[in-house]
Amino acid sequence: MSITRFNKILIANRGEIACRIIQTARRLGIRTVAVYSDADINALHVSMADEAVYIGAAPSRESYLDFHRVLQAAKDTAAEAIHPGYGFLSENADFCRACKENNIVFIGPPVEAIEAMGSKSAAKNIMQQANVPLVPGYHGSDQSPERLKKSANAMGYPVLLKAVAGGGGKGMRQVWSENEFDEALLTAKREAMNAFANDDMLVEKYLTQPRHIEIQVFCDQHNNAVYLFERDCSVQRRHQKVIEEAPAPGMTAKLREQMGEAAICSAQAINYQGAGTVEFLLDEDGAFYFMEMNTRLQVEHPITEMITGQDLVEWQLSVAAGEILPLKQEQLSINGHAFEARIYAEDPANDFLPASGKLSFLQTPKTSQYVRIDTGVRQGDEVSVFYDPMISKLIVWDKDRDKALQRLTKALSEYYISGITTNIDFLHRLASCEAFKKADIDTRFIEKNYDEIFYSKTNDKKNTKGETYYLAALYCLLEQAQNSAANSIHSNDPNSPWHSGDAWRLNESNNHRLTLNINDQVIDITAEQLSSKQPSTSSSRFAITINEKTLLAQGALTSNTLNAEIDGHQSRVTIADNNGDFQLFTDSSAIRFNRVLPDLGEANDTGHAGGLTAPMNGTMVALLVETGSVVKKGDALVVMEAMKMEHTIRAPQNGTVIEFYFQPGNLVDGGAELLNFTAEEKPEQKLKP
Ligand code: MV4
Repeated sequence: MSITRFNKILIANRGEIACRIIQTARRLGIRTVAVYSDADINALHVSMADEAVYIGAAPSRESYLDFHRVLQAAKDTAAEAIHPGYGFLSENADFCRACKENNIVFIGPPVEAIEAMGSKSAAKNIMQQANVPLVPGYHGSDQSPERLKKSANAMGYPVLLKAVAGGGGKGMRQVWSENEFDEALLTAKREAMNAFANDDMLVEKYLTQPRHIEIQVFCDQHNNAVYLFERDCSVQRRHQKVIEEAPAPGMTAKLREQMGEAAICSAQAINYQGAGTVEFLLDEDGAFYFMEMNTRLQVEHPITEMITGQDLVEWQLSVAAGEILPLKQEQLSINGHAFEARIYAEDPANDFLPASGKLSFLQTPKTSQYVRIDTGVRQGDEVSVFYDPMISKLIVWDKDRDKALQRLTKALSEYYISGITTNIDFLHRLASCEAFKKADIDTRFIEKNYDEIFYSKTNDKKNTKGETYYLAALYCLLEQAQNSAANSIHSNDPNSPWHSGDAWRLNESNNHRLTLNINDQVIDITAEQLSSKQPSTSSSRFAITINEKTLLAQGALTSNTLNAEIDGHQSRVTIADNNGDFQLFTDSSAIRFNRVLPDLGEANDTGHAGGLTAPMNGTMVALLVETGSVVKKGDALVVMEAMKMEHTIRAPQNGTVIEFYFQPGNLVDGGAELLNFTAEEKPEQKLKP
């Protein structure tokens, strides 16, 4: 049977979901049109699409939410269909209607389904008719305080007041006793009116420790409907999902079938078409209750794809094009377990304040059949303040939950981002905590495990903090060795140890001194190079001393990866170099550090000739004036190389250069005077003492 397909679709979204949709369309040979705002001119989704149309200024309401511009872009590019992704216009009934009026296929449900689910009370009435279990409560049209209070007293406290027009936890208020009811109702109505311009309320029995279990449903235009099992999305913070998993821990086959069938009933009750998600609350006693239905593809759909082996965007494209569902219920099964962690530019230590800035360093875990990364950004991109600060979704799969969880924590420990604050460490700690490992999960998970997630040190399996300082020092020493080796290649005898430029001395211990600023703490470090005759850059051994504690350290540096052994403990760490500001990522933490280079006289405004000594071992690179020159304060005199950087040493005051003590290419001991300089204009020749 020929498969009807679109030739060209427009993606009315941005970021990771736009990239994800384009990937499937490209695989199916469907041409794609991206839309972009001022903030996304260089965005990944624009570069991935076959065509791209500018739709306006960075604020969403002037671009991604302006459906007239989106529709015009589809017309101008002759796109037959529009995929809305999630968020933005994905549940906008007016947009859906406008697509239909313009003969452009909206890849999603009919407008009636979107409208039916737009109101909590209307949705509940529909589900009640369909015998879908509802939380005990009241969702009638009589909104008098007396009627609402009567229903609360009838069901017993605690109850939950919910705004009919609300969603995502907005406009909810718990009421624990009758005497709190009146004030709580006034507050809830005021908030709802402010947020939704509608203060109608429904009252529900408050379930104190429910789980959020959602069922993925799919319906075609020929009355076929299937469910693709469940996702557990209980781990949320302020109604934002943090880590989701599929299947739900502890789900029995019977309960799965009951919830799946209930979800299908929900969908069929509104003549649903396309991808939909029915959200339930699962109580501790195994009873489940309809919460709401989302008429879009969810952010967390990839974990369903991982356990069913299906591409849900391909299903959406097929169903929107009028095809029947690719599989029947009996052909669907669960294989393994998957997690999704949402990587955000936000600061968990600062109440999860959204972060913006440049992804100056971005190294992801290796992707494979076990690890998938859906992202809309690359290294060097800016995370904009105009949109959701999601950087990516890290999705992992394995044969069972324990194995999948190991994949998750390992992948999180290999996810390196610098230049912007992220929630990666928070996610790693959450996934590593005991309750999560035991799947002791409900919607109050973060609240109940707050201390272990935010404060406990038990998550740091090894006390590697002290070791981290030695790793930072080792990195600097190896990097210097690499750079000196690179410099000596330019000398006339690259193999001569005299040209190694890393302060090697014949028959002398090879001492280095460096000062690091680690997490805003200045640390003085000395190191003795212990390598054989000639230092090599592939690996080197040092005795590194920090705060009078000396540890043997050796390692090899390749690009941003340091394979190190500190005091017998081997580890692999990644270092992000952000123009001399470094971030060192271990498997459980990260530190920031930079070199503190002593003043080489560049800043020497005291006029004291003392700034003309070498602060550490290095190499003379160039003499910039003749012997006997009369110079002015600040004139450049010599250039010296120390720790990978060249430094211009300047005249501390007006005077005369009498004699240089080193020639270009000479190695210079730390502390050696570089030249004889006097403040006089015509000095008698002063012999060096
Ligand atoms: C509830 C509930 C307990 N009892 N309804 C949160 C947002 C919206 N999806 C509905 N929510 C809840 N409704 C009754 N009768 C607890 C929540 C709830 C919650 C639900 C799922 C996932 C996370 C949550 C976090 C806080 C509260």
